[in-house]
Amino acid sequence: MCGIFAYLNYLTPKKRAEILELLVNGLKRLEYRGYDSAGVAVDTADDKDIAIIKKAGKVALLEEEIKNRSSELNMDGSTDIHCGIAHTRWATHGVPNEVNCHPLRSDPHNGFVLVHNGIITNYKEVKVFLEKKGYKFESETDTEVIVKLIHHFYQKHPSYSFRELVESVVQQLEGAFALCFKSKFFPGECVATRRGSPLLVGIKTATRLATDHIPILYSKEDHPTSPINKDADSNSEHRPYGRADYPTLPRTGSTSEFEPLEDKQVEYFFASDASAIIEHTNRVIYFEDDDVAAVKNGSLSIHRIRRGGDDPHKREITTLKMELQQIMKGNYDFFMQKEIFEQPDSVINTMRGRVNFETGNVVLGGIKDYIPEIKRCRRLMLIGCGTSYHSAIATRQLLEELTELPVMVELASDFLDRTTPVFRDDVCFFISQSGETADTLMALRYCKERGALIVGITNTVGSSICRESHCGVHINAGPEIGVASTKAYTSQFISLVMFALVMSEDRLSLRKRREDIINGLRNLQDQIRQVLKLDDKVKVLAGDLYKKKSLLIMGRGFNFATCLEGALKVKELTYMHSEGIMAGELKHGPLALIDEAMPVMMIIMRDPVYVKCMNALQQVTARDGKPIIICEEGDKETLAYGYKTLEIPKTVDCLQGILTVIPMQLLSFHIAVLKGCNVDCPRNLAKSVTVE
Ligand code: G6Q
Ligand code: GLU
Repeated sequence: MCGIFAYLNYLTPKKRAEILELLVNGLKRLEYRGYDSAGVAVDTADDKDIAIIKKAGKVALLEEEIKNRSSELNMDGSTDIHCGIAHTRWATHGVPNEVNCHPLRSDPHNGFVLVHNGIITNYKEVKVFLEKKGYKFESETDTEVIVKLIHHFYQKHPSYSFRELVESVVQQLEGAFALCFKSKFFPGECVATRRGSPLLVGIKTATRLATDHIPILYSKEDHPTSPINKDADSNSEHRPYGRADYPTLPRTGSTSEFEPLEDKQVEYFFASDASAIIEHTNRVIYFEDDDVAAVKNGSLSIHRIRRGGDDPHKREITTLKMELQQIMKGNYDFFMQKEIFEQPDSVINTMRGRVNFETGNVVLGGIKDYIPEIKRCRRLMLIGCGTSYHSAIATRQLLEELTELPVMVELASDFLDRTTPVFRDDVCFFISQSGETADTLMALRYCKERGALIVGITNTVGSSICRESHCGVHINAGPEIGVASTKAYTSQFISLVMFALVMSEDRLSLRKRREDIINGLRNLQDQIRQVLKLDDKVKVLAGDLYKKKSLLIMGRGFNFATCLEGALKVKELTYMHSEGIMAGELKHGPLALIDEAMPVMMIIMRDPVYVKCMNALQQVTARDGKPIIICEEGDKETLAYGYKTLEIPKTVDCLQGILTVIPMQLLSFHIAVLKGCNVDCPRNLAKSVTVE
C-alpha cells in the first residue's frame, strides 16, 4: 500500500554511492504516503551477490544504515549496468520489523529479491504449497510467497526468461499488488507488474526518445490452463491451492525484442507514483493492471496475458507537467480530500479476500480461530475514542441483531474513569486507526488484566493495540495522513459489519438478511462514487454555512453515528460549534435551540425509523427551522418539503451510514477551506494521541 521505487541504469556509468543515494531519495519522495519501514537491494561490490539493507522506522534510519555499511558496499566503485530496488512498507501482514521489511528474498543466496505493495489474499495456500516443496519462510508477510514462488518456477524451468517467470507467478496470485523484481540470475534486468496497486516507469535517455509509445506484446494462449488459473477470479481467501502439482507455464508468443530507444544509454525509474520520478525525467508510462514490464539489455517491453475483449495495443509515453506537490496529493489540494475520494478503493481493500460475494462466505483470518470462543461470550464491548468510537456506535445495532449478544459501546477514557466491571467471559473490541491511542490502550490493558478476550480493530499493523490484542482485524484502509479520520471510519465500519456476518454464518433465520448485507457491500464501491459526485453541491452548501456559528446535525437509528461523526468533523476542521443530536431526544431539550436562524441538517432515510425522522422534521419546521436534508435518492415525500437536499443512493439500512457520512466529510472539508483553516492539521490536534 505504500511505496515502490526501482532504478535501472543501462550503459550509464554510476557510482554505487550515486545509485544508493538515488534509491534513498526516491523513497524520501514517497515518504508522504505514510510507511513504517524501508529497505533497498543492490548488487554487492563484486557484482556476484545482492546486498539487502532494511530498517524499521524512517528512511533516514535506512540512510544511516547504508552509511554504516559503506565499506562493504564499495561506494566509490562504478557500474555501467545495474538494477536497484527500494521500498517503503505499510505493513498488512506481519509487524514492521527488519525481517518483514522489503525487499524480501527467495532464499538465503538471494536468487530473487522483491518489493511489493498491496495484499496477496491467497498467500496461505501458496505458502502451504511451497512449504511442501521444502521452502523455509523467514518473514510473516504475504509477500514472501511471491518471491519464493518465482524461485520455484526458476528451478523447474531454467530456460524461462525473467519476464516469463514473473508472468507465471502473477497468474497464481489473488489480491492487489504492484511488484518489482530483481534477480542474481538475471543481472541488469528488472521486471515489474501490477494489479490493483499503482505503478509507472520513467524513462530517461541522453537524446530524445525514438517513440511516443510502447507496443503491447501478448503471451500465447495455447498453453494448458492450470486448475489454479481457472479459479483465478475467485476471491476466497481459503480456497485449496489447486489439485495438480504445478501448472504448465505460459510461453510468450512474441519473440521480437522491442527497442524503443534510438540511444542505447538509458535509465529507468519504476515507482508507485510520479513524485519519485519527476526530478529525473518527465517521460513516463502508467501501467495498467496485468501489464508485465521487463527491462532487458536496456530495452523495455510490456507484455500481457491475453484476456480477450478490447485489449489495447500500446502504452503511451506521457509527458508529465506536474509539480511535485501536485503529484503527492494527486488531483487534490489536501490529503484529507484525497482520502475522502479514496474511499471507493479503501472499502474494497478492507473486504479483499474476506468477503466472497459469490458464496456469501466471510472469513476474517485474524480472528477465525477465536470465533467459537466469541460465540460463547456473555457480551461484546466496543471501545474507542473519537471517530473510532463512532464506528462502534454505527454498527452496534447490527451486531446486536446478528449476534444476539448484548453490545456495550464505550469511550475509552470514560470506561476507565468508571472502572467498569469486566469479566473473563467478555469480548472487548478496541477500535483504533493508529493503534496507539493512549486511552484506548489503557482500556485494553485494563480489560486484559481482568481476563477478557481482546480483539483489535486497527489500521496499523504492529501498533501497540495490535500487539497487545489476542486477535484482530486489520482494516487495510492504507495510511491516513490527514488528522481528521475519514477513510479509516468507513473501513472500521465495514470491518465490524464483516464480523457480524461471520458471527451469523450458520443462522438459517438470518440468511436473507445476510444476503442483503453482502449485496449491499458488493455495490458499495459504485454507490460511494455516486455520493462523491455530490461534491459540487456540498461545496455550495458549505458556502451558505461557513459564516454561521453553529450547526446541529440530527438523525436516529442507523444514521445517528453519522450525526456524531459529522459534528466531530465540523468541530475539528472548522472550529465551528456543531452537535450531533439523536432525533428522538429533540423534544427533551435541543428543540429549544431551533429557530429560523439556527443551521440544521437532518438525515432522513427510508429505513425502519423513517416515520420517526419525519416527525422530527415536522418538529423542526414547525419552529421555522429550515433544515438541509440528507435523504434517499428520489424520496418524493421528503423532497416535497422543498428544503435543500442531498440525495443519497439507497443501500441496506445497516450500511446506509457509510454513504451518509461522506457528504458530512465533504461538508466539513469545504467549510474548513472557505474559512482558511488548516485542513490536514487542525489546530491543537495530533494524528496519534499518545497521552491520556
Ligand atoms: C478524528 C480524529 C480522532 C480519532 C481519535 C482516535 O477525526 O482522527 O477523533 O479518531 O483520536 O484515534 P485512533 O482511531 O487512532 O485511536
Ligand atoms: N502486504 C505486504 C506486507 O505486509 C506489503 C505491504 C505494503 O504495501 O507496503 O509486507
